[in-house]
Amino acid sequence: MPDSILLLEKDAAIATITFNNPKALNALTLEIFEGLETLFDDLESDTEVRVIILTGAGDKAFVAGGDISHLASLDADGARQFALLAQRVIDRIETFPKPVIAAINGYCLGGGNELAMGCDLRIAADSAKFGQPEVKLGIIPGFSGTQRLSRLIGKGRAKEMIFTGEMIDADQACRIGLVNRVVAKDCLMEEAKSLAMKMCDKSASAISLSKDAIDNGLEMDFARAARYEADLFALSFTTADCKEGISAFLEKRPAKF
Ligand code: DAK
Repeated sequence: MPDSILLLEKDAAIATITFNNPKALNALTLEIFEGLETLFDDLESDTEVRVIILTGAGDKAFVAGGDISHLASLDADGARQFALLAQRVIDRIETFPKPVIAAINGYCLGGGNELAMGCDLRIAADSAKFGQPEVKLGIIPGFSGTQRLSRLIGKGRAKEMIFTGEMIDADQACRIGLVNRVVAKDCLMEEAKSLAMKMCDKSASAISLSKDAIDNGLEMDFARAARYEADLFALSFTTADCKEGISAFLEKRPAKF
């Protein structure tokens, strides 16, 4: 894969991955998913990096979906293989032990929206637009979008977006819980980094355990999820960060994680 399709930039503890094919509105290909998987493997073992931001190059699109030019030649088996690869990579992002923020700078459609939903938080530029337009192509969302969208915004709203294929704007996406916040287009990366910074000086192990408790707990019934949380709570007491955090509070000094 040419390096330029995905750009990686590190700024202290924050790594930013940029989808870099603005001429095709950063549409997703097999190579991009493979490249993302490799990047996330590298970022997991990079102890300096604490938060990852995903964004799109150019001022028009985060990601305008899967690359439609590949669809025409595809049979059912090829479609299943591609969907399974995309699902594996988005699952990897969702279960990644560090926070991942999507900084959505424009069109966030189809597979792009499915990818953004695999991130922990979504910040949108006020110019961003969201949609699952697959029905216009005679296909359905295949990167777990039917599932994540329903869980995130509720079944009725997910069905409205998926059955109509219509786009919604950033304010509406925020109202229904698809994004965490909307910011002025020109401030998007600054705001995303400022949010990331608020996580960088906290306990990485506590954030990772919280992420595990929320994501895995939500797939369990309440009683089991609460017990799972108690197990992770106990695990947090075995970490060096716990010793440091509590000592720092008692000694009236900032914690150094
Ligand atoms: N794929 C490929 N090229 C795309 C693209 C996409 N998803 N979206 C835009 N482009 C390309 C356009 O073809 C155009 O290329 P040129 O004609 O300049 O060569 C360029 O990006 C600029 O787009 P427009 O000229 O259309 O720009 P507009 O501002 O007029 O319109 C738009 C922007 C976002 C409303 C429009 O581009 C649009 O409707 N795009 C398609 C949105 C969409 O339907 N996304 C896909 C949803 S389905 C798979 C492959 C793909 C998928 C699944 C599997 N396999 C290989 C197994 C797809 C899944 C989906 O995400």
